[in-house]
Amino acid sequence: MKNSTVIIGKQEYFQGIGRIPFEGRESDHPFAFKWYDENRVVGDKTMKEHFRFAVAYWHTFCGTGNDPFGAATKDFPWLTANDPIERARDKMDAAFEFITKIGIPFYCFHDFDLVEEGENLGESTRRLEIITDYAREKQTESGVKLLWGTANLFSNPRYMNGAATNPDFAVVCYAAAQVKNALDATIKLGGENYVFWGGREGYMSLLNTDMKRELDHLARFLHMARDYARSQGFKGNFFIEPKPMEPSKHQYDFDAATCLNFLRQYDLMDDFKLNIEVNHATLAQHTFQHELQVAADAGVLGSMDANRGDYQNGWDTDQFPTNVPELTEAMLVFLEAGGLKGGGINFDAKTRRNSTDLADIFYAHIGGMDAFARALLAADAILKNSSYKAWREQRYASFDAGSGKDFENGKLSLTDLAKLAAGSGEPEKRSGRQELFENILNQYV
Ligand code: XLS
Ligand code: NI
Ligand code: NI
Repeated sequence: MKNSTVIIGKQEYFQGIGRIPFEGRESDHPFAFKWYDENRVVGDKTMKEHFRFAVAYWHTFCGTGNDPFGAATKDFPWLTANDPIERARDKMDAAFEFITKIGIPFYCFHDFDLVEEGENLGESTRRLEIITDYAREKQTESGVKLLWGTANLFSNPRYMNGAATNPDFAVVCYAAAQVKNALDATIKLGGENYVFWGGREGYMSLLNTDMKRELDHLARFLHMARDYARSQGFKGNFFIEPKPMEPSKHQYDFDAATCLNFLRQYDLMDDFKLNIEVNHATLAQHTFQHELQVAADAGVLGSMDANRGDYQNGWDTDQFPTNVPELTEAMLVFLEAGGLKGGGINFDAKTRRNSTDLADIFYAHIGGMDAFARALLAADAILKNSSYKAWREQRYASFDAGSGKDFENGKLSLTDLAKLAAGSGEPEKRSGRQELFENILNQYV
């Protein structure tokens, strides 16, 4: 991206805030990075290249703070025009102003984040064509790119029983029309990836659900979407975004392992990878790093949605990431996996309902980017300078040679192992040294 180019539309929304500079940890300037220095090289890449940060259009420019207990709290000045197209253009002006001021190279959207859904399919399609023309201009002007697009198949009441897994074929067709348009929009804007998050692809009660049939339909739908996109020249990745629940009681893309089983069963591993979200991992009773590791070990660590939950309650609070020790554990997996396959780090996070200043949007992203930068530096130092890997490898040393090696290579039988056990007696106790590993992590954060 043209780093110094700040893009302002017909009106400046974030007045008094310019391009956010890197000033280092001694700075007390609230509109400056303390750790994220996009040009700093860590290993073989700059920080900017490692992370490929993205801004989430839905939370940052559309989410006005309403919750089940109260109305919107945020008065976004870009949402005031009467005409939906004008509102969408204003919102896009605000978005590109923010994205270029913060210096983030990518953005992500759902179809109806860009422009509100019309009264019928034809009108929605027309609106999307108009706003994606405008997005293309904005992208060219700024150098900002589209990390991924997706379709919102969960907000409209028609999807209350699911989209691709809806028991009514008419709804499945409607979802297909929407995905086709969202794929067209993504391709038109040079999107590098396309995401499927199955918010209502699941059930509220198994009593009224034919699970096998719904999963077959989901797989059929994904094959069709893949085939269509490829026929239109799309070369990027498709990502499934695991989440166990919310809004459905049970979502079919429960966690990384469940998604892998689905992708393998339905022959989708060549085109689909995973987009792992922190707060979805914790909702599934996993850690973020666990989900990353499962994806990485299967070669499908595609992208990340960055946020965090709340330690005292159990829903998708989508707060901005701040916990450096936890992120350092995640960055260890990230670095050892060799980074992400095609994706980036999308801030699928929202400022709190009572964070009502436009400046809060800057504080939130600065904080999230600094937290990741600090964690990356710590993880890189742990891998390069500490005995972390050596200690871990040492735990498995008995498999490096001799009978252990033969076992790994499939040369021994169960009887062979039993004979070895009989010959050597009770094994010595070997400590797992968990506290030592935790100390190494703390030494470097
Ligand atoms: C919701 C999901 C959603 C996806 C995109 O929990 O995180 O925002 O990332 O549909
Ligand atoms: Ni989420
Ligand atoms: Ni997400």
